[in-house]
Amino acid sequence: MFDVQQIRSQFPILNQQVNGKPLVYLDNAATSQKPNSVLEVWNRYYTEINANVHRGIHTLSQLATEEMELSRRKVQKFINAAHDFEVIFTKGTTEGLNLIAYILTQKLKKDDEIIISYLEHHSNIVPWQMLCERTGAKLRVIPIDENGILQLDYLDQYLSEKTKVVSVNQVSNALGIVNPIEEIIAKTRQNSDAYIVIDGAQSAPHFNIDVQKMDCDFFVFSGHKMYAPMGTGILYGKQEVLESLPPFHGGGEMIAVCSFEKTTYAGLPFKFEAGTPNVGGNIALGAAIDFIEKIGHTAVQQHENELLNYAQKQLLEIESLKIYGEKAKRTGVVSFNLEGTGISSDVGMILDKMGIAVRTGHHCTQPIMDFFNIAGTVRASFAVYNTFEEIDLLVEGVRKAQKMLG
Ligand code: 7TS
Repeated sequence: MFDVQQIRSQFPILNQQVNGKPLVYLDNAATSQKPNSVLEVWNRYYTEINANVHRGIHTLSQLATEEMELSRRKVQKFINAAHDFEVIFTKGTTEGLNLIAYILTQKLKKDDEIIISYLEHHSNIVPWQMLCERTGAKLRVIPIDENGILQLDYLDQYLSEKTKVVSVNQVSNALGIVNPIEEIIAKTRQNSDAYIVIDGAQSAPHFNIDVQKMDCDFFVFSGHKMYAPMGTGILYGKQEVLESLPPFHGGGEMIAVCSFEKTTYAGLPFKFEAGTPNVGGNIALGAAIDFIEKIGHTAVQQHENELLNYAQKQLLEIESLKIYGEKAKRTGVVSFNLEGTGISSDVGMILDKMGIAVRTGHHCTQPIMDFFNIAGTVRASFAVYNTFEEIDLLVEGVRKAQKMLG
């Protein structure tokens, strides 16, 4: 039985007033809140274990190592990777994407092509532009239609022997659109030898992820959007792909032998994990996965989709409210504007006065805003602890904002 109040009671931060009103936290696509189980694991690490990993013979160091490696195996299971050493700890999606773009440098040459989509977060645009600058490769962008849906016939046109990378998100952070990555991956495999990169920042918190079934080369996501601490993230890479590519950072833990004449690199996953990792955070990420799995992916998704449908239906009753991507398949996000009432941040500020936290602006997706010819949107994004009553408060707040700004 899905019991949202029981779930909410596990999140101490939700039980507070903001600006004199009970907090309604609807900015989950930016970051989610953390349950007691995650906070306790984090706290226990620093109060009872804190030691560096993979280096010490002493008991605490061994304990820290064991717990972090246990967490790596939880992530492996969570995304159904074939091996635990295909799971690399990072500090988030941004680092994962930059790492991939960096280590692919030698694989690209002038006039090769990288395909991304119009729906990408800046962190899945800029690292590829930087790779293009280093190599002379060119960026091609799959366009969207007026509903925000990717125009895949352009992918058919773009794919060729020149295509070296295809990198797209599974769910758009600005609009919540679920992209047909199965089709994108199948087309890419049929028509090129490109590396396939999936940005799972907005899908990992909501969906059942199976990287083997997906058949991507890389899958990246952030821990902090799925109930784990900030500064945690995962880069999954296929074994043969990771083994064939050079390291990113050089430093401690990533070497086999280091001398001034020649240094050889450690095997996976350590080749890509130079320096002291976020041990406490990585262990707490394991606790966040336990939290999600205890509720179950199906229940999480069903609840979030019900919230989305409820919010969309009510918001559309507001005159001159436009939802971007309204007709597309979406999850967990509703992105909208009140036409004729100034900028999105005005609405956001009025909602904040009512204790309602939403994000406004371009959401690090300026090309999408340019496409719709707007400066930004008001974005409400949902997590497993949100309630229908909170959506009612959001809708009431938006109506109030419309009156005040109209
Ligand atoms: N990719 C997508 C699809 C994202 O939504 C985000 C963050 C990132 C990459 C970058 O993740 P980070 O953890 O490295 O920052 N998205 C958002 C957002 O929508 N509002 O704040 C951050």
